[in-house]
Amino acid sequence: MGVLRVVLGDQLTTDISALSGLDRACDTVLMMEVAEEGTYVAHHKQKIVMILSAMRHFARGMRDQDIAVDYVALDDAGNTGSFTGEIARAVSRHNPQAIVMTEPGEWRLREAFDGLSDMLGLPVMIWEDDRFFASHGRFSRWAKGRKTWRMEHFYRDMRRETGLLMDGDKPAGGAWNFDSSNRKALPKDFRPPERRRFEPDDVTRKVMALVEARFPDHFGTLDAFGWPVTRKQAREALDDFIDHALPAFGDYQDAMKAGAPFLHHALLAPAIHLGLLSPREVCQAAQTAWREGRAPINAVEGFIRQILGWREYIRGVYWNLMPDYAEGNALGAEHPLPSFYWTGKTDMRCMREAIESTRDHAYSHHIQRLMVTGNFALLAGIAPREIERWYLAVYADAFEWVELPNTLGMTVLADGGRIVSKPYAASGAYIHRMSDFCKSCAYDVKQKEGPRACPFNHLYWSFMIRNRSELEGNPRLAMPYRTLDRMGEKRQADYLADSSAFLETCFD
Ligand code: FAD
Ligand code: DLZ
Ligand code: SF4
Repeated sequence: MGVLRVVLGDQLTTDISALSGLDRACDTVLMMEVAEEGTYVAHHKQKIVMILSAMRHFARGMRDQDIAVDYVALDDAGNTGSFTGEIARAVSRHNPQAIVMTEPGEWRLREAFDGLSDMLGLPVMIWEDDRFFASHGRFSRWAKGRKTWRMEHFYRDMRRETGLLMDGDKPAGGAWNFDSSNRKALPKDFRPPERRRFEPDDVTRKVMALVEARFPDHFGTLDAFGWPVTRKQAREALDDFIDHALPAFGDYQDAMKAGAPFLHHALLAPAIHLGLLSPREVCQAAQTAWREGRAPINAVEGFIRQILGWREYIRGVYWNLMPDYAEGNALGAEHPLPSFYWTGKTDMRCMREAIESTRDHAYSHHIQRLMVTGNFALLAGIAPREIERWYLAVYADAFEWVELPNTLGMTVLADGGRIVSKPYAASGAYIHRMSDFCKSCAYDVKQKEGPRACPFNHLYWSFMIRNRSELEGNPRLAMPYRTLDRMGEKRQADYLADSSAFLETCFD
């Protein structure tokens, strides 16, 4: 009678706390493919393939190290389709003295697992996930008593505590943040760097067939699948990023280009979340590239801030504010999600580009998520839960702990501005400045009114008008409200009329 050690699909590292103290002689590791995890939102096919294939490779690697693995495959006879059902079946197979697991990354599962011990009549130990720089306790101590939470403040504490990009007690390179250098548009003759992608092997191909058979109606295509599914591949992806994309990551972090979905972004979020890479080794690899003169400080600081700052901050927000956080709707946004989020059938070139890369790669980069699909949802008043479920379904890197605060807090301000200092709302001019989309769009980015006007233009102003009472107290919005006041009532009424007419075409 050993211990049953549960390893979930995003806990694929032998350093995971659930495996700490593992006794090869008598313990069993339980891994489960379950239908419920594929369907509680209808995940993109590539995301399901990536997770199941990475789980199968990880299980194989453990068996090679003489660890007993009880692996439940999706199509195994008797698979109940849920984690709790499969843990209960495994208990009857192994009769363990206790169950040990690492806390799951999602609130709904944490709640379900908290009830396991009573359900099974067994001790169930749920250990903290220590793959993060900041423990739950550390973030709570930072957050306690602060009226406003800002990533930048938390990030500086993390820099000091980890020593990353520090020279003694001073920030390396002479500043904490180099963002002002990181907003360049791409040059006209720009060619995106080639990126390392991974051909599906036999294991992945088998999972692809399974996913096509079991989840045929889910969003997304599998043809361009190229995600790393093993630790070895993830290391190669990291090296490729450091060598070929990191040097210009900072300069072009906010840029967008038609037909170039990846640009200089890392494409590493899925591998980090799954456990194939540790956030620490990723940050250290970037830091080493700077110290050895292989990448400039604006790129390396900008990149490390995303992981040490944003990723950790967002996780702290999630675990501190759930479950109420998920219900926020501070701006009273009630529109349904337009069907073109699933089909890409829209005349807005920028939206089409982001949605098509999402369909083909289960990926679009941060600025497309925030300033195109997210900006649209914010300006159009899409109900927060509808857009949040979309983001959770469609990206390979989407796990609720990271997706939900990014969507509800950073993007559609459903929390009333608790975690960012101003809404990321922008008119077409921003997209025009940062991309080459507008020149091949059915709409005219320079027109502010009328049926051919870029929808982001009138949507932006009607958003500012509609939400005036919630937003005008924000000092960072003082300038647009002054502009609005100078416009006069007729112009404001025209914006409201244009945006209503446009929105009527968006909902079937
Ligand atoms: P890069 O742009 O190269 O960034 C490097 C790394 O920094 C990423 O791999 C990631 O680990 C981390 N990172 C960057 N930005 C953030 C952020 N805002 N929050 C947390 N980590 C960050 N990220 C997810 O991992 N999962 C999600 O479900 C998710 N949903 C999002 C939803 C919306 C509406 C928005 C605006 C952003 C979302 N993000 C999410 C954040 C960000 O867009 C992705 O982390 C990033 O696009 C992943 O691609 P990459 O690995 O190429 O990252
Ligand atoms: C997203 C997902 C999917 C599609 N399938 C599985 C699965 O079959 N087995 C599994 O262990 N995990 C899966 N996951 C990830 C989970 O939904 C969930 O996000 C994490 O396990 C939380 O830590
Ligand atoms: Fe997007 Fe407007 Fe530019 Fe068209 S004109 S691509 S809708 S920003």
